[in-house]
Amino acid sequence: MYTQSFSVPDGTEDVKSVGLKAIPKALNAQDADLQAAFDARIDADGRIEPREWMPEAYRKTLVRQISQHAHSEIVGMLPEGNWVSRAPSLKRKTILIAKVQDEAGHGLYLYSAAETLGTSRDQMLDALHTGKAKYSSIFNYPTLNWADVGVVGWLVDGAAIMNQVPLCRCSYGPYARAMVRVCKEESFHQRQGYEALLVMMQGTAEQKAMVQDAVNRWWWKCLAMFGPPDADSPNSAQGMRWGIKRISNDDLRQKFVDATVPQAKVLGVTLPDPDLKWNEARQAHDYGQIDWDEFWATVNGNGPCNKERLGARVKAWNDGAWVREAALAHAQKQQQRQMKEAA
Ligand code: BYC
Repeated sequence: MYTQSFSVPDGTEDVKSVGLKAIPKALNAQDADLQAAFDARIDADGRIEPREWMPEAYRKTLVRQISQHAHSEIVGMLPEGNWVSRAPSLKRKTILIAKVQDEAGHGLYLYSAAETLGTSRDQMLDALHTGKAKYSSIFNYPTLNWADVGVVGWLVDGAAIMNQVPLCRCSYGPYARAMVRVCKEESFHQRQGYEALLVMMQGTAEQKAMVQDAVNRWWWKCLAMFGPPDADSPNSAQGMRWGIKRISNDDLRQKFVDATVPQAKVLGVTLPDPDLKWNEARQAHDYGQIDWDEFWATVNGNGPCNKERLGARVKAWNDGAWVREAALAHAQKQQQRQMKEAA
């Protein structure tokens, strides 16, 4: 039995008890049967589908993670979208437009997956716009030049794939299925970034220096993307027990470092970490200390671009109000016409 599943407050607790651990509620016989069936399905590595019974805390955890993921996709369009008008060639511009459009699509699949859990898109977007919801720390850093666009593809999308491939096996069906397509597209994103950098690294000394400088600025931020160390990750144990997360934050980070070191070698760049070295005993790379204070400052709204990113999303939402109203009015008109014709 997943007794921990009741340790997450379900939002109905007394206001005075906020911040305290919720006291497990006694289960009636019917709930206990449902819980047992849910636990058995999770233990057998089965999938949970939208209309099936699930513990409220499982539902809440999924809405939190999937909506944060969706927000990351649409906020993630901003740093790269900024470069569409300044891409160095028609080919690069076309690729970048396709990539940014893909991210919008990922946001839509993910909002749709989260909606199957009973939270509306408007509620999720309101949480983003009012600063209550999180989105990935990585999108609060600026893309200063074209090399940054390549490095975002190579490292940021590379880290995203590492984190997201295991989510294709998530226990919640709609999330897992959405992730299959997302990962296929992310894989193209990573390759286009790496290829753009390979071209720059065959260019002038100035171009090579631009790539190295971008790698220096993004490397540590990408390692922090995987989330706090396992020992400081409050959601990991329960997320893994429920089959939402399959691999821990630290294990994914390690896999990313190990996969990226040979890619950096082929590219001809140095990863900015004097402590980075192969550890024969662990059969993995050791690496240096991540600046967790900086990570938390960024997650809590004080990164270099947090205000700009949120401001851009709120403006897009407000500027788009007339489109939503017009689409709704059109749909209502059509419905009225159909009803008239049917009468
Ligand atoms: N940024 O207990 P933990 C992408 C929060 S890629 C901000 O370990 P969990 C893209 C965490 O939410 C990026 N916040 O949490 C790529 C939690 O706070 P709350 C998006 C972070 O959920 C290229 C607290 O720290 N990917 O989309 O077990 C182009 C404690 O953490 C971050 C996903 O969202 C962070 N980096 O694990 C375009 C993948 N890390 O919620 C787009 C799905 C942690 O308790 N998500 N926090 O207030 C996940 O896999 C997991 O949610 C995480 C965190 C690994 C991110």
